[in-house]
Amino acid sequence: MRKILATLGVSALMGTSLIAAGTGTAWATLEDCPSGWICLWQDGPFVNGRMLKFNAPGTYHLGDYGFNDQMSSWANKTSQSACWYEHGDPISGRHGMPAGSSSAVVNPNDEASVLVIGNC
Ligand SMILES: [Ca+2]
Repeated sequence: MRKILATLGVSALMGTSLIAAGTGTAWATLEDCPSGWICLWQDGPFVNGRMLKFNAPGTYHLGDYGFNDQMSSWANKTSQSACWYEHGDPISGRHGMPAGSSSAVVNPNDEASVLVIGNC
């Protein structure tokens, strides 16, 4: 629990938030991703597990959020282009996330290591 709280604290400063789901709590769904945010789900399509959300341009190493190699679906509800990368470089294994689009089941699954919002 301490780690989760610390992550939330850091995330708030970075314009990022985390919904931690578990037994007895509501699962995050596509509707839980607000307009103006990019959301990443641990499972797919847009359900179950954890959901990370980001809205500020930048490079995010998902391991910093305990989310390395976890992403199974995503939605880009912003007007910004974005990309996710399979590796930590972020150079190789690039996958586009066009503004206003989403992916219910990513391929490859559980490989995302970096999210870049803005130039990528
Ligand atoms: Ca990876």
